[in-house]
Amino acid sequence: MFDTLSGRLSEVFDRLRRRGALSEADVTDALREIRLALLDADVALFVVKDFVANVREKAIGAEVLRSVSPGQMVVKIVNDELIAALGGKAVPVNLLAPAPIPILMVGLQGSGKTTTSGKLALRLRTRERKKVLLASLDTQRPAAQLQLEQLAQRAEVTSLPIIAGQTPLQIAHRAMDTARRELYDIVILDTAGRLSLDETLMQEVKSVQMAVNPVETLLVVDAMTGQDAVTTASAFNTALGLTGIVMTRLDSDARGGAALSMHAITGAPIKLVGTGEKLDALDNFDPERIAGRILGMG
Ligand SMILES: Nc1nc2c(ncn2[C@@H]2O[C@H](COP(=O)(O)OP(=O)(O)O)[C@@H](O)[C@H]2O)c(=O)[nH]1
Ligand SMILES: [Mg+2]
Repeated sequence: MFDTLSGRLSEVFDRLRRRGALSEADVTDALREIRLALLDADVALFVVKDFVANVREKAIGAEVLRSVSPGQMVVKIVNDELIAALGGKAVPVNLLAPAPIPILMVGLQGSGKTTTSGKLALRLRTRERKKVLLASLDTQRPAAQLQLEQLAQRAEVTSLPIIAGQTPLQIAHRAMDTARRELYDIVILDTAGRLSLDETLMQEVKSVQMAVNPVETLLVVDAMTGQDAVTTASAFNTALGLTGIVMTRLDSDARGGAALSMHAITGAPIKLVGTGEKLDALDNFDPERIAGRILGMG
């Protein structure tokens, strides 16, 4: 991911660095190219506008243009703005709450909710030594609950026994009751998605959210979906108030712009990223490291 964006930005920066002195016009030219590169990478238009305006304001100052290496200064300004757009600091999944901690996974069908639920369970068990219960609330597709059960086995965590005919809300209550009785630390609730945004889906998820009051409501979005990921995030955030975002398929050749738009659109941090189909292909999202990667400095 980010390869094309990264390539184009490094061309701009190479040119800037090669020049000794920089005029305002040089910076304006560079900013025009940066603007196009961001738009081509699917970054949302209003995010690009803010980004370019912020960089311009900081770069046009006399101290920058008259400094010893103005090109380098501009690169640093862009780097800092990228980090800010990506959310600033890395924010971990919140585990600072009384057990059992409910974590609600939401998103469209195929975005990677079930896979990410399994990955997160594995990580919490092995790295945080937590006792994790996985529960599938996906009553839409017959195979969905079995899929989570199999992932739970591979992650060596428990999954809530499947009872045919229960509604998502009933399953959620049963999961929390079980977790309290059997002293689980964390309950990951995997929900059903739809192919596109719809009101029934939102209401169903909303009722579960109100019933269990999750510490985390994590939206799982597919990085490959570009601008659509932004629309999805906006809708889910309006309906549910997201506490974090998981972007999947960072291992793909997605252009990556959605990652740069998410924070501005929702105010929620990207907390985790999926980097493959395997159960251990889950990483923390670190804005500094990602910015470094985009600028070819990582
Ligand atoms: N390459 C890649 N594939 C992923 C990633 N996350 C999920 N997948 C795949 O995406 C497909 C759909 O995932 P699933 O978890 O069933 O999506 P759900 O409908 O949201 O529950 C599966 O084939 C997963 O293996 C990821 O980070 N990278
Ligand atoms: Mg699923």
